[in-house]
Amino acid sequence: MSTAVALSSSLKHNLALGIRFPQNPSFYRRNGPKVSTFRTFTVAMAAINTTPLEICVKASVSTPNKLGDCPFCQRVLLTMEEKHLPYEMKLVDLSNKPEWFLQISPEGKVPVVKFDEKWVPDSDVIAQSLEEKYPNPPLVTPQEKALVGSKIFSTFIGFLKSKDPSGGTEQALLDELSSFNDYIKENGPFINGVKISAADLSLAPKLYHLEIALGHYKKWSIPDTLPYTKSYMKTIFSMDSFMKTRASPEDVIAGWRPKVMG
Ligand SMILES: N[C@@H](CCC(=O)N[C@@H](CS)C(=O)NCC(=O)O)C(=O)O
Repeated sequence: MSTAVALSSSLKHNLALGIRFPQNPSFYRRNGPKVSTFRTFTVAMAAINTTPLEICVKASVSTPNKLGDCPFCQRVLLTMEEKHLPYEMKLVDLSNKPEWFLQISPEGKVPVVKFDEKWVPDSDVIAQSLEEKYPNPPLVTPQEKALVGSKIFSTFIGFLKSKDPSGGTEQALLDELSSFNDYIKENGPFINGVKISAADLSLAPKLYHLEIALGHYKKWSIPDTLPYTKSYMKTIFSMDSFMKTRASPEDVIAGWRPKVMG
């Protein structure tokens, strides 16, 4: 079993400071006006009170001891990153599931997260629990916006698997991407407006898989007629939390191969 400990970058920064309330006045000058005193203290306290959350994730198929290509795992990791929660990843080889993992996750699926000594599966349930247990910063997407973009993933898979170019699967995907483009144009830059929220953290890893898998297997890319969809992806893909939790393109391509071939 491989284990890797990951800490959010802001937390690492505070840990590097020894999780102390900094004494040096220049620290506060560097970090802006009065409010940063409070913020620093809050993060430092979080580091003291929060033992890392344990999460089982898919291991890379190409590189030992690296995170693999599961968009549901990335969604949960992104949520932890955006909430500045420390976590400890247990990398699971899904092609050869160890007994300890099957004890934890009888369905054999990742992600699973340990809350209060109980292992909880399913990224929907996990994201909800993280919101309830760690409400700050809030990442709630209002109910009326929660389903924006939610059909993109299934239509992407339909197109990826399709062997019939006139079967309508490409158009179905374009329709979904196009309504998403219109929505972001009107309401963006994120699904809930100016701030990133849970719906973005669920959708972005799926768009990442879409871009890589369709680029590789279909030589297809999102058309320039959908600039808002494209810039939405660019913005999220370049966030530190995203870059830290994404799979390698090589793993994404390998992960979709059985679906394309099957
Ligand atoms: N609905 C679940 C889906 C999780 C899921 O399908 N995970 C895949 C990896 S991306 C898995 O564990 N598959 C089991 C396997 O490949 O054996 C969630 O949102 O967490």
